Amino acid sequence: MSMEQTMRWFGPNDPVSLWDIRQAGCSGVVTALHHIPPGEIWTVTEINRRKAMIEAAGMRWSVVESLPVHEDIKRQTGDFTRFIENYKTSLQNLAKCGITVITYNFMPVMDWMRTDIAYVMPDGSRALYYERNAFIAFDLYLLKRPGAEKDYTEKEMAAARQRLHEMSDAEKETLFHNALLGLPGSDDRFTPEAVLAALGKYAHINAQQLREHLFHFLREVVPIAESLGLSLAIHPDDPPYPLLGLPRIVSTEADLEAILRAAPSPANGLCYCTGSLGVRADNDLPGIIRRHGDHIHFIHLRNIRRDQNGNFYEADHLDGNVDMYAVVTELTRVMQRRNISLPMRPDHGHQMLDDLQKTTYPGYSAIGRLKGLAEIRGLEYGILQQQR
Ligand code: DNO
Repeated sequence: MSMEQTMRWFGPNDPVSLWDIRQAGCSGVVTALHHIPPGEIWTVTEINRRKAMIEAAGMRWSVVESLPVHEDIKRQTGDFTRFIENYKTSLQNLAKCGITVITYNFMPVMDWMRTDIAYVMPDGSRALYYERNAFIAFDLYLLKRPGAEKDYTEKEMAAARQRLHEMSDAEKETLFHNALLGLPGSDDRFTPEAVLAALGKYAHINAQQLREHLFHFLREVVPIAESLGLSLAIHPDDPPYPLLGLPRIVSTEADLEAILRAAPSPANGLCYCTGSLGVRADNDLPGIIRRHGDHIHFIHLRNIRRDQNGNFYEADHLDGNVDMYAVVTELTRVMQRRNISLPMRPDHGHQMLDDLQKTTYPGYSAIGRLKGLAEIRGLEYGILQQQR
């Protein structure tokens, strides 16, 4: 039993085409209806339209990533009850179209954070990078978030000041832009005021409250998902710790356990992302698979290399701190035990070769992902041969 090989596709405007994905060796596609605003219903017509495009290229729509959770649900404000009802309707519609794995996240305001999206590797390819000093400089001196000083030590602030001092105006501008790429709709340039307003809406929500809001959401949607035969897969926080004063509650194994306990059901599951969880040295990645493998519905395989100072970059898929051999070995055991093939996508990849001349979604150029997928495919093949 091997993993189902998939890639993420951002829809018809993605410079990487469905045929590119097919030629990379994928049988499945991971996508979302990005044109439908968060909170609104995904209709059967719209789902089927997207599904037909994928099938016309000889693949299947394996996983939804993401069916977004509206910010009102995360805060339990405004129209959140209607948005939860809409979410259930979208789940019903997906089930009608035969799409059964649904990924989502519960990160307030922003989905991911990097300070550099073109970090030059020794071979000239480009990677995504999180540099802590640059991030702190962004928070304190570019965004100027009120109260941010409380989150850092004097030493950290001094290092961030020094880092800022060394930057040109163009570099500051790029840092500001990069730091906001994880915001939804972030093709637009955000003003500091708009970002501060979005953050301010969480000023009174701590981790415990956010957790309660997630558990409420789960108790509402999991029973429906279960009755429809769907699998929900929550994506971990990226990076897995609080940022910009926002609570984060999907960062550790204990967090994952609390989520699974909150609404026990086969439908309440995980998107196992090695790149997100792997940024914390205290996350035991193979152990999480051994202990919670029954709840893994979707797999993101990506590597990171972290250092002592809280920085990390996205390393080659078989390089870095994630022991990919151990991870894939455990995953093959889970699939054998459960007698299923789990969908997997190579998460991100370096921008390299011809892609250096192209503009693609950060982390989602074709060739780097193809390379990552090919390496993982070979790794899995070797492991399966050994087990014969
Ligand atoms: C980043 C992705 C995330 C992920 C969402 C899932 O590259 O892994 O944006 O899609 O967090 O909801």
